[in-house]
Amino acid sequence: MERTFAIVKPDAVRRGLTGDILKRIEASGLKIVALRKIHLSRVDAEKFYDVHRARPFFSGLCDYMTSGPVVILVLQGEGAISKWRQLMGATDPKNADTGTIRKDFGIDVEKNVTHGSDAPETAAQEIAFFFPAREILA
Ligand code: DAT
Ligand code: MG
Repeated sequence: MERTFAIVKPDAVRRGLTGDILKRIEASGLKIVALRKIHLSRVDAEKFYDVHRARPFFSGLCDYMTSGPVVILVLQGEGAISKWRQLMGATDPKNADTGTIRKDFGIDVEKNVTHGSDAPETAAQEIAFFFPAREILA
């Protein structure tokens, strides 16, 4: 059993897509083992995306991620990390496969609806950044 970290990003929460996205997660067989709605602080957004600090889109990305509430989740299941990335689709919605969340709901490469961890190490880090162990209910 593997765990991954997911975010329903501000544009998706604002557009009322949270339910649709949670439905796709559960329909895929992934189990939601933690969930909370939060408004990211600038400091948290910058820490969360620290790996992208040198990129030209970093500041805009942090503006966007702090522009409204998000829903954060821990998903659990066999191959959860790649399974969730497959459900999301490619980073840029215009490159995402048909039937993926980013293809169906994404606006552009920044407003791409959801986040998903990319590897076991980042998943563990991202989960620990937002959720104490007692809030993860498998
Ligand atoms: P992913 O979210 O698919 O893991 P990433 O880690 O490369 O993609 O980038 C993190 C986020 O940064 C991504 O979800 C949206 C934003 N981003 C990436 N590339 C971008 C670009 N060229 N212009 C604007 N925002 C970008
Ligand atoms: Mg990434």
